[in-house]
Amino acid sequence: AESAAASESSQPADKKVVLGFAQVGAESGWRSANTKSIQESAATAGFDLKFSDAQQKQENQIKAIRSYIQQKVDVIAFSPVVESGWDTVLKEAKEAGIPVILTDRAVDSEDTSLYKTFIGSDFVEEGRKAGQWLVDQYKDASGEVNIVELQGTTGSAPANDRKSGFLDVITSNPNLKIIASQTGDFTRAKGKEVMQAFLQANKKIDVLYAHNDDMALGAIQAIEAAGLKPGVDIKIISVDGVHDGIQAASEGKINFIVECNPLLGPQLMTAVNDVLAGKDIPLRIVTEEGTFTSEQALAALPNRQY
Ligand code: GYE
Repeated sequence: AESAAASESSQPADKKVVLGFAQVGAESGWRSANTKSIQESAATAGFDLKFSDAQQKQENQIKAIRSYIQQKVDVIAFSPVVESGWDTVLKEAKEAGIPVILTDRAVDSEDTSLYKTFIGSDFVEEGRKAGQWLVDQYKDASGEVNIVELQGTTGSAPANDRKSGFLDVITSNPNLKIIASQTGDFTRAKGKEVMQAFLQANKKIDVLYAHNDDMALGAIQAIEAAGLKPGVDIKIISVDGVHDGIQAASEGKINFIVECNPLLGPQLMTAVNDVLAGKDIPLRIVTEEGTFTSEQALAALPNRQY
């Protein structure tokens, strides 16, 4: 017998559910943990998983989705690299009668009948948490606090939302100033490169806000190479809470991390079964997450799974 998960669906007992998943890429520690979670939970659910890696390019993701439509998979799931430009391909899936589930990142399509649900974090809230830490940290500061920002992939939901949530909160203190902001594409290499340029162009940088741990880790290399102490000379805030980020926080090199949970696989497989069983599921499923100071990172490190 197949697993209980597969037999709950409307599929004939001897046919495995075929799930086509179009992943963003392999740009960060978060992404690797997310991919592993999806692959492992698909295996546990007894699904036949077709998996593709778009190397952070929307055109590759669209190609992958079209090939899943052609192969007549049972369900398509994907994590949209950017927010806009999905209506056409989503309509093609709808016309083919194949349900679509969004995971991790949102689309800006106005027609919400183009997908069944969106499972993932509240990125605006993550940006707000990052901003709130900074506001609290500098509540007594009288002079200007110069902030540089390393943005995620241009046009992606986490880059847009982490920026706007952060801005919302820090504007309450006019001393907090973003003096430079550029994309580091969520990678370590780009984070290092852009931080190098920030350091060359600006005399006084007090704070780095990186939209993910990997860019912060790349930036730390640039800061150290410039003879400065990360976490001391430049305060660092990032998002994710992957193992290497938590490690850097436990050493005091990152001061504050907002958690973003990559382990979306189990929720996705449950949603796939529910959709195939004809159940109504909520259009938005939000994942729960916390934050880490250096002390909390030190305590969490031994048990960090990803
Ligand atoms: O924060 C970053 C990854 O979409 C939430 O993508 C995800 C982001 C994550 O590359 O590390």
